[in-house]
Amino acid sequence: MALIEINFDGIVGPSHNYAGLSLGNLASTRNAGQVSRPRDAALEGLAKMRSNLDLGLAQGVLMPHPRPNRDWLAELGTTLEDAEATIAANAMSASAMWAANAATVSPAPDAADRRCHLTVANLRTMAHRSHEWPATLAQLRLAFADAAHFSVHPPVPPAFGDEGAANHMRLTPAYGEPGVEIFVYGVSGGAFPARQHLQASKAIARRHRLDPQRTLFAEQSEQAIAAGAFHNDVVAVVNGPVLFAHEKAFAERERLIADCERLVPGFELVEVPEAEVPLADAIASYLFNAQLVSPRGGETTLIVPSEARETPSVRGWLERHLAGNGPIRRVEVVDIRQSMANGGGPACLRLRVVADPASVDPRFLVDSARIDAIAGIVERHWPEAIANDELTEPALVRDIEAARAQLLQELDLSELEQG
Ligand code: SUG
Repeated sequence: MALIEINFDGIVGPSHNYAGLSLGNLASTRNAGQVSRPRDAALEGLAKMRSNLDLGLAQGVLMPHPRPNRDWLAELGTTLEDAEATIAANAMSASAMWAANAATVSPAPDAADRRCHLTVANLRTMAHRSHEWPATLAQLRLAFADAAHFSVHPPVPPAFGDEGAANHMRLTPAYGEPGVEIFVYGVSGGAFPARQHLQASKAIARRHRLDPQRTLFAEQSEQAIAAGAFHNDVVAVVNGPVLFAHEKAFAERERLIADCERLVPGFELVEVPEAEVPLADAIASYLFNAQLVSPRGGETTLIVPSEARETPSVRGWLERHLAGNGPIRRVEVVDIRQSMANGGGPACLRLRVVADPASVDPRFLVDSARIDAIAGIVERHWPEAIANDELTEPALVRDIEAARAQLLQELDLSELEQG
């Protein structure tokens, strides 16, 4: 069985908007109240998937969730028509697009039962994200229904915050070999919440039947959270045996590096010093919220958002690294400005799953023809623009619900209609 990495990108939903719901996510706060462009946003996401396919990578998709989330509003004893504006905005959020927060994934070679384990994230810290998990769970149970290869777990209890793969890294000499899994948690973030709790990470490691000797728990630095790194994947990313991170990402940097050197054959650290790229520039440009990938037979490639090229310190660092003999051999630039304006970079939009594609429900895998078909639906049905004060207009809400139904029908996934 050939295990490869498949990136499952969240398709940007038709209700994509800027309601400023995420405290600690500087882009979300800065762009609160702006007019969003859902059609452009979804097409940008699809263009990123196309460029991944062009690199020879395997690509999957996750569906937008039903919005407004009428079940959640009912749990709150209200309806879209009657809800306060903030509650209504929470029910309309398209935040499920950021698939890195959908689940934590432990590939089969790491688990005692040699199955790939996925735990859906409870996302309990932010109200608009806390109601994503039921629809995510429904999709993962379909996509990874093959019980010989996968085990899909419901979220950990909401006493402990869990934000999924955005706070999880896996180092390995090769995808199909046992890896070292690193769970990054926050304790304090100054004025901002620490979204990933240590007890949630520990529970996931136990459920996934990981080897305690090859499982690390690392605290995110308070300074990084306070500077706007609301998830670890804003300041660090791994691929194979390479850890690419900002100097200020972790509370106990030396200990983490020593553990990686001890446990990961061929471990390579690419660390960016504060003196060359200040934390503020790293966060504004999303240098680390990149996809670090190994295309088959190709060179290790960093897929960055255009904002990275436009930030002088980051551009300078990338040019120096490419000119030297570092592990990153190539940089690809993608334009996903609509997602970036809500704090979602290339890495946020995808969930990495190491698996044999033949074991995945094919409706969740795409080639370029299927991406064209999805783009056709988006072009015909996604709203062009949403002004924040029109978010709950009945005609717009009808269009948003109809647009998602069209997509599900196109992909033969209408069974997800209700969630
Ligand atoms: O949870 N933004 C998301 C961005 C998630 C990025 N994901 C990763 N780093 N993996 C968040 O803060 C914006 C909400 C709004 O304002 O509408 C938002 O939810």
